Amino acid sequence: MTANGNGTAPGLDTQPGIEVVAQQKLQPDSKIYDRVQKLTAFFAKEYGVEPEFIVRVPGRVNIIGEHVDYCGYSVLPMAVSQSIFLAVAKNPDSSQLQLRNIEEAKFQGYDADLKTFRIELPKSGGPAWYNYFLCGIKGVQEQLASKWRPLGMRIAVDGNVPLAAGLSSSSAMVSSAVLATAHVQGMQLDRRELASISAKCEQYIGTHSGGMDQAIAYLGRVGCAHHIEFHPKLKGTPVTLPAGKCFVVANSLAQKNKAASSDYNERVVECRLATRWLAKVKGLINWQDIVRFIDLEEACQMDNETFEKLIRDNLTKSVYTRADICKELGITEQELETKFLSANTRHMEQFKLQQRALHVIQESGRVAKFRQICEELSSTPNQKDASKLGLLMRQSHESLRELYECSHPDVERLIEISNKLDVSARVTGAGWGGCIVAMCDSVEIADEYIKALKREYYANLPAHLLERHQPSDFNEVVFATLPGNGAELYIK
Ligand code: NG1
Repeated sequence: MTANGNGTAPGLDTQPGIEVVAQQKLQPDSKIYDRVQKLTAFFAKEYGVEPEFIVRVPGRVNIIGEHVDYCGYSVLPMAVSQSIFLAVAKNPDSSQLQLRNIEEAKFQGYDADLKTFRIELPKSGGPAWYNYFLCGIKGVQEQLASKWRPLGMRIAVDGNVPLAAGLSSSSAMVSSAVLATAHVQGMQLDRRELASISAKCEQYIGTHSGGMDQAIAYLGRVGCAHHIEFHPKLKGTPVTLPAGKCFVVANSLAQKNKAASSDYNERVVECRLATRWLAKVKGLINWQDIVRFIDLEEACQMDNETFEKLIRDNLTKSVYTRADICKELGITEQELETKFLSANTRHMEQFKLQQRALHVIQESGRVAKFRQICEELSSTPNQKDASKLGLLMRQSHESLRELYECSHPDVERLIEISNKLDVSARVTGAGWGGCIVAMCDSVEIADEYIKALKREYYANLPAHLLERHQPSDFNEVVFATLPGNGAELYIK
């Protein structure tokens, strides 16, 4: 079944209530045709046969709504054209997984038996690339439970989502593994279900993330960003970005591998502790079961302003110690460790509950405003309201830098240059390095902005960044981007 010709975007098959990943035929005039041909040739060289199908899963850029998804709040990302491609065939009569990457020197091939495979994470440093793939397989295995069959797969991978740059390369890989495995297992390819499986199983890599990346990887649609809600259940609403606005992504080139550090999980811990603390203050009977700000907000029927006041009135210290937390929550240090901390957060001694909570609540308000302004602008365009979007992006960045402390000196240099040029920009993704996203008032202004960034940032890269990126035209690290489609599946 294909969805073309019936008004839906390519690759979006709609059945009542569900949207499935449609099986499409790749057309020779498609933009991705050459890349697929190259991957198919690599597959044939490695395995001596042709692939049975091709999977494409995009990275994403988040326009606004940072570090709120794991608290249950909505986000506003769009899928980008940088994607992971997989060429896939079943491994006849075998339970063997064979994984080969087109960049063989950088990503070594990997084989495993799907009857016995395990995800093994190193004690320090980032996980090997194939572990992200194994997470996806494990996710489908758990979903299917007794219906799971260890059907071997031959896979060739080609990815061009920049690594550790906040554009969601890890989730594109996990989600592509979920889609390929689900298809081989004969599952119905329901986009929302696959996104949920992908979000759940990426936790096996050790990051306690929310579901933004996997959701947009499946729900993205050409031409619009998406307002993605997680509560009470996953829902994506297309949002038309204001006409004429052009979004630019610029990679600071400072890399941040979340799975190799504890910063991200530390923020998750602080949010959970703040939630529990405030749920107790509110005298909720089930305060010990509440882990996300959104559940607290719902239980107390608070609006944003009331929530903010609750935080300011009750989380008054700038830093809390373990002793403070244990006293308030009536738990021992051991319980703090077993109930809230994990392998890479067990060292935490200090907790900035007020700052983290304020960021999350205010950022969730900015997402709602951003969507509302976009909707109003699509019926009655006006420049004054459009500039409010830029202000929201700037406020988001300031909050991420000051309250969430997840910016980086190299990211700040990009932001300073943007401010000087009067372009609204913010760090996108988890932060601590990676990319910024900027909103320009026209394509022409975006061209000028990109030229200015090349002159002022990329032509003067400090030694520590030049080691990673030799001088070039830098077109791959600073570019204008348009919203693209989510996951796609191509058959012969
Ligand atoms: P990055 O690091 O940009 O892929 C991470 C999380 C998101 C979200 C953002 C911050 C993963 C897979 N993704 O994105 O869920 O929390 O940080 O908004 O951990």
